[in-house]
Amino acid sequence: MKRDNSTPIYVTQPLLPDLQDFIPYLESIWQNKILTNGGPFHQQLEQALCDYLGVKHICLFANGTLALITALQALRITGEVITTPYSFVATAHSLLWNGIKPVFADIDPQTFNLDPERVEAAITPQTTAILPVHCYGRPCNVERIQKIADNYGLKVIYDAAHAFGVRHQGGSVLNYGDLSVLSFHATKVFNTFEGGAIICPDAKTKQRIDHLKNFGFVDEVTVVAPGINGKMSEINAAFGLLQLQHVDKALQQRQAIDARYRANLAGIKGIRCISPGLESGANHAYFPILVEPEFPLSRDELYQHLRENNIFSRRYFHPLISDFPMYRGMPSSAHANLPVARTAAEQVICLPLYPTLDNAQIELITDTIAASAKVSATR
Ligand code: T4K
Repeated sequence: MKRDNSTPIYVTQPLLPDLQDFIPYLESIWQNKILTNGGPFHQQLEQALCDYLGVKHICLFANGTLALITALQALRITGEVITTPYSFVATAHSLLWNGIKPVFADIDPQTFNLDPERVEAAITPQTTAILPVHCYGRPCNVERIQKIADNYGLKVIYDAAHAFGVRHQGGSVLNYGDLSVLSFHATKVFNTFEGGAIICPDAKTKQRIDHLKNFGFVDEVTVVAPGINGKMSEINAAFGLLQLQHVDKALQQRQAIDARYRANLAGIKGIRCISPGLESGANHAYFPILVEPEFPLSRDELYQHLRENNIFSRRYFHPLISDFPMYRGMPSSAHANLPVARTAAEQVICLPLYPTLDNAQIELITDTIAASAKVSATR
């Protein structure tokens, strides 16, 4: 039976609760006329997220990029920071916005996260911090990274944009390092339309970050730092409160989709799924596959073939950050320095994954991949 592929399937679709359920929140905002600047929904969401995630302090932001930029400001990071080339550009852009030099180190071929050995090898007298990414929501080697940071007196800021709800050793992975930064963008596991947050371990740091995200204001007449406007609005915070009621179910649905993909793709030669990360409480934020040389089509041919069948996968993360014009002249961007990241960027495709992706759509995607291999083999 020919399957219906007339409806486009995108790499993700945002989790959206029933519109009717959002109306009371809007009515409340209209009634009290507090639209932003740390209003009641903002305060409620901070508390609710601390409880849900199992973290001590959280500072909400308008988006993850502003949160990253502010996290680096909060810890007064300067000089060089070691980071991964295998991420979304915002990771490294946050360094440039602070006048910090990014130094790229290679990734681990199993986890796609920064390889601690390569981090250690990249340290110079100018290094002040490490900025790792929990790529696809799979935890970095947090113990080893902390050890290196302690040995060399470095700060660790995790770009945890993908890591909402991820657990490690029985607690939140967001409790590792000096700060962790989340994104609540529409495409993330938990979204507030746009949004982000910094997780911090103590009240004093939270206070500094709260000042920094509000122009540096402490009170009406006192400004203690050249802060930015990074505040989350009441409408985003209200939406976050509603979303939180649905996120457990969404995580379960994501896990089931992940398992179905793995089962369907298991027999296809040349398609490798990266480890599910179940042992580490992964959140199934993405479903990356590697198109290896044994597969009859190249990665880009498969990507194109999927598009022709109305399936809009994405090549996260190709190109590498280190290949963009503002980074490619840097010594650490050299091809020879990043062989693992380069291979990953050449082979990866993230397949569609979102809670409402149904079984028929999953079959359509995996059948299209399987059929593409067969057609190509008979050419
Ligand atoms: N660090 C890391 C490691 C990150 O991955 C990100 C963001 C950040 C930092 C920065 O956080 P934010 O400042 O964004 O909070 C998307 C997102 O825009 C970006 O947030 C995300 N990472 C990145 C990995 O992916 P694009 O350019 O791929 O998004 P776009 O618009 O092509 O969306 C992908 C698909 O999602 C669309 O084909 C359809 C669907 N979609 C998208 C949006 C925006 C919807 O259905 N509804 C929507 O509203 O970057």
